Amino acid sequence: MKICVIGLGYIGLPTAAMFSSYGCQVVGVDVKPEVVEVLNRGDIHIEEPGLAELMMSAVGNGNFKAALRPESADVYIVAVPTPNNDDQYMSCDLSYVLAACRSIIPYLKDGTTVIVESTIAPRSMDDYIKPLFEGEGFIIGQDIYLAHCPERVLPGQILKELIYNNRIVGGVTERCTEAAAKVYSLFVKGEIIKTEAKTAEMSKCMENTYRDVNIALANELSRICYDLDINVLDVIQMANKHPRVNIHSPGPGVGGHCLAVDPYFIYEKSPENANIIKMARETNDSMPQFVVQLIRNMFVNMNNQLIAVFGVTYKGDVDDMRESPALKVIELLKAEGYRLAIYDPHVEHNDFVEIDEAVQGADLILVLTDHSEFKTLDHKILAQKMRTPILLDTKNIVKQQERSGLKVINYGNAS
Ligand code: SAJ
Repeated sequence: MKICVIGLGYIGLPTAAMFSSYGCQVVGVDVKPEVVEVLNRGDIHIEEPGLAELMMSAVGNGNFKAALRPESADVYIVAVPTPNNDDQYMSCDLSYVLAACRSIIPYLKDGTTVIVESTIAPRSMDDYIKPLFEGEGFIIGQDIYLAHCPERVLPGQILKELIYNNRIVGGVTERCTEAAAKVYSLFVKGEIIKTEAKTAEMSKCMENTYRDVNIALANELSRICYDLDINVLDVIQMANKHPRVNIHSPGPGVGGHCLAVDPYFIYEKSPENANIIKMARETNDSMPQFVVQLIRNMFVNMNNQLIAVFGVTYKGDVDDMRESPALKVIELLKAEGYRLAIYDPHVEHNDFVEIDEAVQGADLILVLTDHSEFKTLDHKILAQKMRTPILLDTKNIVKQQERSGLKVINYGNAS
């Protein structure tokens, strides 16, 4: 089977690598010449455990090559970004998906399967993508097969989850569903769930919306408990002892290209009904202000404070800063006049410094990301270097170390 994967980012590249490792001929297409060049050298441009090894062997044995343009294939997989439009609904920007679909039209032959993996707003396949191919004279479900098969992998565990997660396959017609299901059956060991395209679209958007709303509830509870001087972390821990309660973790906000984006794809389609969804987004987006408010309250009688910011990625143990709430916190703190020294063990950046330099003379360590490294810090050494030895942990991952001299504060004991 020959597969052409359009978009070699966090989803497209691992998917291409996976198909290559199962013996398919894979052409990976990306618009960025530097990405194509890096991949053809056998290197990779993103951080993901196990991917480098997989790609090296795929390029080595000739199963994978990267290119700037698509070529003839049995299956096309579209895995390009779908950001929010800059409109009042923050609607789904389908332009990259539609451009990718247009780019493969000259190569389509009878029996080709076209799969959109990018997260798209409900009804996008029926209302935009299907008409695009029909406009070129193709009968969907007869000449070519068209399906939406959303990815649901977790960055950091993508290769394992590609194989073992359940996979939703939503065809534009039943024959489309069958054709797409056959493609994934090559390596998916989880259940392949067959449905319609619009159901697949909505369930993918709703999975991330469920998490966003749940986190918003935890974040709202944090603010309420701060007001009432109640330890929110104890409350969540206790409530979650109930067999059917699972409140997520509060934090400095919600980032990444999924949870902070996809809820708007539902909102845009039915804004008058999507009240909770919209409010959850606003609640999570307001958390950087809450973090700054906590800091302001801590430093009432001081000035010219130096804050050592620990972690800028949108979540722990990844190098991805997209939509990271840490960036918003940094922006707000700078605007308030705080001096900042930023450290992230997973990101190389000219403006960031190493840990020793970050904490030297600092008045606060501000943990904004749950990197594993932050759980095993030697607090005594940190405290000796700081001017005021306090650590504010917005992710609740740092434990107080006895007699270290460093005071650890989190959402539970910040009041
Ligand atoms: N977060 C919290 N509290 C929590 C959990 C997460 O504040 O209790 C924050 C994180 O710090 C981060 C954001 O939410 O800023 C999102 O993190 P995440 O790990 O929940 O999700 P993503 O964006 O890395 O990946 C999600 C995954 N969805 C689920 O875990 C249900 C993944 O499976 C999806 O494939 C991916 O979105 C996607 O592409 O949609």
